[in-house]
Formats: sequence, C-alpha cells, structure tokens
Amino acid sequence: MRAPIPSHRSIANCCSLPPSVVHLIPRALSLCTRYVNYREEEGFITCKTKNCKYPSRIARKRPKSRRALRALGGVKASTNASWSSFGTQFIVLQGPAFAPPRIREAIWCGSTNSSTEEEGKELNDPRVLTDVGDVPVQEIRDCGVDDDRLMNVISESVKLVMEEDPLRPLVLGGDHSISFPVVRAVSEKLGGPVDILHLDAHPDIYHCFEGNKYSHASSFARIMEGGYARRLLQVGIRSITKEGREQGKRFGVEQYEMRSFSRDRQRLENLKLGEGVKGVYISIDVDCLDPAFAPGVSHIEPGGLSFRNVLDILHNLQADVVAADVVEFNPQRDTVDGMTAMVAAKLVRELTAKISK
Ligand SMILES: [Mn+2]
Repeated sequence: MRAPIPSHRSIANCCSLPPSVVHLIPRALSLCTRYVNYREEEGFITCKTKNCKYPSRIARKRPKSRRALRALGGVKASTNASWSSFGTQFIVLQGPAFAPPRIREAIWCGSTNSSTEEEGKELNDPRVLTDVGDVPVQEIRDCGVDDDRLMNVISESVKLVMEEDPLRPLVLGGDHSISFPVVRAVSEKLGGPVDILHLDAHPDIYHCFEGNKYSHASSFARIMEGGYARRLLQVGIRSITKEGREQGKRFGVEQYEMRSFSRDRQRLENLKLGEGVKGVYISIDVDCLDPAFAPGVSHIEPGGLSFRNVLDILHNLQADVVAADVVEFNPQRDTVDGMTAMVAAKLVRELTAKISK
C-alpha cells in the first residue's frame, strides 16, 4: 500500500520552514517517495517529535542492500549518512562541503580492496555498511533557514536513521560543527549521555567563535553544556588557547596534548569507555593526523598523530561504539592524487568495522 504524499506547502508549514525553502521540497519529496515505497508498513517518513511529515532528504542509494539487511535481521550495521558543511565567511573552509563525494569515491575505488583491517570485515556486506545518502544542509541554509532550525534538521535526520534499527550513524562532514547536532540526536535517542573519544588538533570548545555559537570551533562546548556527554577525551591536541584550556577544565574534559603523547600513549592504546552510559561516540577530525599523513585539511597543524597511532587507539578501544563522524577533510587542499581522501576513507572503513557487530 502506498502512503499519501503530503503537499509541499503542508510540509513546510508543519515544520515551520520559511516560504523561501518550499521550492526545495519537491526534490526532497521525490526522495521521500522512494522511502515511502520502501517502508510500506510505516507509511511515510514521520518526524515524531514534531508529529509531521519530514522534509529532509534521505535517499536510498542501495535499496537492494537494505532489503538484504532487513532479511538478515538482528544484525548490527553502521550507516553512512553524509552532508555538506555549513557555509562560512572563509572561502578555504568551504572545502569540507565537497568531502563526502570524494570520500565515497575513495571507499569504493578499485586501487584498494574493501575489507577492513579490524576483524577483516567486508564493506560490501550490508550488515557492515549501508549508505543512506545526504542531507542537503548547505542548500537548506542557502534558503535562509536559521542555524537553530538547521541544527534541528540534522538532529532529526540522525534520529530517523537510528529508528531503522540496527543502523547506527556514521556521519561524514563537512566541518566540525555537525558533531553537536549529531551527538545531541544520538544522546536523545538513546536516552542518556555517551562517552566521546574526540581526535583532533584543536579542542573545538570555544564558548563562541567569531560570533557563532554553532561554529566548527564551538561544537564541543554545546555538547558539554547540553549534558550529551559524560566523559570527553580529546586526543591529538596541539593548537589550544588559554580559553580552550579553561573551557576544558570547566567541563571536566580529559585533554591529551601531543607534547605528552609518548607518555600518554600506553593509556590511550588501552582505553575502555562507555561503562555506565549509553555507549561511545567517536569524532575524528582529519587534522588530528600530522599533515605529512593528511595534507588535505583546512587548518594545517604540524606535530600530529601518525595514521598508525590513530588505528592503534581505535583498534584497541574497548567500547560499544554507537555512532561516529569523520570531519574536516578539505578536498580543495588535497594532493593531486587524492591522498587525504584515501586517508579519510580508511578512517571510515575502520570505524565501520568498529561500529558494526
Ligand atoms: Mn581540528
């Protein structure tokens, strides 16, 4: 049975979207229609918190995989929802918006196989990875939707994915500002805080950065204020200001700086997180890596982790990883042969192995 398709205007109205956004909805709707056809028992995409049809675009890129996943039943799988970054006044920072397609290409390119180092899982296996497409963040923003509502669109999109048990979100950025709405959604959906392992050259914990409380440099301040995380471990830090340290203290953040990495290394390679909370969230800013390994980032900061350091931390982590993000890869600054895209793709691949059961 096919569910009735709501009118564009009724969707815009019930989600309180401004008239300027209405023209985006036909495209979102056609994608919703595919979704509707697929989830016949559900009828249509529903935004439960607002009790309305959902305007966001969630495409079925691989419907056959989804069917197979459903048929297999009871398995845990990760899902890879990606979206473009937020606009910003700095041209160079718009680069991350172009990252998800490059990362997808690198994941499936023929020059490497699609199995993971951890546990030798196969990315072609729908129990391991299912791509649910993009949320058109930038397009919605370009229509004048304010940041609060944009954050809600992202959070609701993540919740929508999480409703499809056993899918767990693995989000591609974009810049680091997406971590706040994603972690918020994960915590709200699971009903409590998570522990966060955050790999980054920067703590991204400014109360407000250049007048923007949703800036890429403020996401973890919003997460901690909201009570969405119990523990926040920041690893790879090597560009931190006085405010960054003060905010870290204020929120009880465990900041592991690169200057003492050799001392902290053993502890970081034997982490056990998430006990007594709803699970563990991993946020990887590609600039946690030394630029020798990943030059394609917006904020180059020498003296970082090696790729193997990151894998050692991830592979040895004892945790139920419920969601993750990979952010800040900037294709505009990558090498001509797309080295950083391959690096980001491998991070996604290994995270996928970690998340899927
Ligand atoms: Mn960073």
